[in-house]
Amino acid sequence: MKAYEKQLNIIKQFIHISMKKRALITGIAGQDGSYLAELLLEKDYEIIGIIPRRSTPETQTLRIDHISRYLNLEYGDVLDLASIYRIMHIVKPDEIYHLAAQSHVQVSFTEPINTTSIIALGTLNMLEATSQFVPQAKFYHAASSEIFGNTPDFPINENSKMIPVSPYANAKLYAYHLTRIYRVSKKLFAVNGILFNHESPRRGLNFVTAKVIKGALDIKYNKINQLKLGNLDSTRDWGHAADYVKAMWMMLQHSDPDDYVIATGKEYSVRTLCEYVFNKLGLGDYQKYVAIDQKYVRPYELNHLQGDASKARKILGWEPKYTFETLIDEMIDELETKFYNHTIE
Ligand code: GDR
Repeated sequence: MKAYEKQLNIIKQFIHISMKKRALITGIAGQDGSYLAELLLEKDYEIIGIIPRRSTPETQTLRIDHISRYLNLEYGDVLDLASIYRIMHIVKPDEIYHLAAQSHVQVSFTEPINTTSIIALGTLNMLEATSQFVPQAKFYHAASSEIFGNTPDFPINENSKMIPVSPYANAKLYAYHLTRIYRVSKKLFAVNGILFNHESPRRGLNFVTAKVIKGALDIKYNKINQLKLGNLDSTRDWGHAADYVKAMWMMLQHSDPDDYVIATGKEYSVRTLCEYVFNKLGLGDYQKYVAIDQKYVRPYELNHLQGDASKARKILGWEPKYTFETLIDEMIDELETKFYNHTIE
């Protein structure tokens, strides 16, 4: 190849790369980060993921191992403003998806300061770095249905009262308002995705859907004979993470920045979840196996969650594909294959 042709190819490659949209994702190794990265790769984005150094490499990359060669992973921490400034300055993203958090509600009662720092200050750092280095970038903040707490309003929409009942929820409420404040005062394209519970086969095993399924599988395969849980009467509106990351992306493609509730609109109790999973695995009555352990009962419980996502459906055209049943069935199939090598005939 002649020298000028080589140069031309390099220029073409550069133009191709630079024409790609560039997304920065905090929390990329989490459940949502991994589904979002897959979605953005399909859409031909260039992806930069921020990975905190404190986790071990194994747990960091487990959910993104299969796509890691297509990602640019940078060490950084939302609490280390210097690292965030550095990354923003170098990367200059078009879209920022801020998902990093300590996301376990019960843990937030035992680690309130850590939880609050990561969520509240972490979001402040991300918004500040965005406004200073890339004010044109679109910013997604992962707010949570937890901010509504024990609201009297049902089903819950963007205008429902917000009465948080955990340090986690309170920190998310702070970050929610901060995102709104930066949108108005600094004119950032900053949005809150107020996502209700969303699960998948990649869900951490200490969240209730995955815990019940893994526990029931362990019982089926004679590893344990009892599953210890907390409150069985709380209800949640459970959707699939793959559906919910689409909503994140859609919020940033809309012409105007706004906040959206993302939910299925159906609520089920933890008890119903147990009934469904134990029956599906042919174990019969869940009560033979489930015991209540006070260790898993929260000091202040959010009793009911049922979301009304009409605004997202109408304005973004968002629709979930999964139902409660198809979500739980997929989790059972994949966890059974993963832990017990069981293949469906
Ligand atoms: P949640 O999810 O707190 O709603 O927050 P989780 O699955 O932890 O709890 C759901 C409900 O199940 C009850 N429960 C138990 N929960 C756990 N984890 N372990 C148990 O043994 C158990 N027994 C009963 C809980 O009391 C609760 O009522 C999730 C997280 O992903 C947040 O980060 C996110 O913001 C919200 O969803 C939307």
